[in-house]
Amino acid sequence: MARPLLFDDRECGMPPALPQGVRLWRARLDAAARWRLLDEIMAVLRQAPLFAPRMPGSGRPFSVRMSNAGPLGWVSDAAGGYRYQPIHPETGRPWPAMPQMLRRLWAELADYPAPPQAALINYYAPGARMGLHVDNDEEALDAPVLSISLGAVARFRLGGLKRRDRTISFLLHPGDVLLLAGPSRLRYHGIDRIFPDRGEPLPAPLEEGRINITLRRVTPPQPLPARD
Ligand code: MD3
Ligand code: FE
Repeated sequence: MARPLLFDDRECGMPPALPQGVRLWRARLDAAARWRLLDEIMAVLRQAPLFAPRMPGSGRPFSVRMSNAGPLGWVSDAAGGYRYQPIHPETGRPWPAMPQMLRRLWAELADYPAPPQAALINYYAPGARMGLHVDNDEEALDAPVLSISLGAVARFRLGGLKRRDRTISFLLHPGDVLLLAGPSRLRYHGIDRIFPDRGEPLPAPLEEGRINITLRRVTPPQPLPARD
């Protein structure tokens, strides 16, 4: 298995170590594993097409388009705000099943006693970005988030628990896997930009751009029913 790197040699501004709770496995997925996963993701997107989530209130669309796999999916629109729901906001159908590769990666790396419920698929076309934000729409905030990068290279920004805290940035390459756990789960973070000419192309019809998949536990694990 790839050794988690504590240093980044490809981007300046990186402190000697990642904060507590953050782990990065560079190229955790080799080329064959990336193709297999992309194949599964393209199959998910045929059943559950990318949609443009909208900001609560203003209704302004995100530049990142999204879809989901698994029992729950993250969605957002002007009226309903950020939430998880079991159906696609446009087709009304249940989200496709979570690819087994993703369940396995979570089991190997997440150190959490229950499987992920949502695989949020983010697609960044050239020019798309994601502003600094915190992921806190999940009830199970003790669970980590596991992120997998595919396609184009991106510059990821990681801050602190307050928006104004100092940030660090580093590049995410295809096949990199990032775990956000424990005290780092509620850090601000975002994607400054992608580099469409670096990394590798996505399957047709996407070709250009970047895909990130985040695996999330939304609700606390079901306790075993007491016997007696
Ligand atoms: C750090 N996605 O979907 S994934 C998101 O690359 C999101 O698409 C980015 O932020 C992307 O919400 C970054 C890495 C990530 C995910 C969750 C985190 C980093 C995180 C939660 C806490 C701290
Ligand atoms: Fe996030």
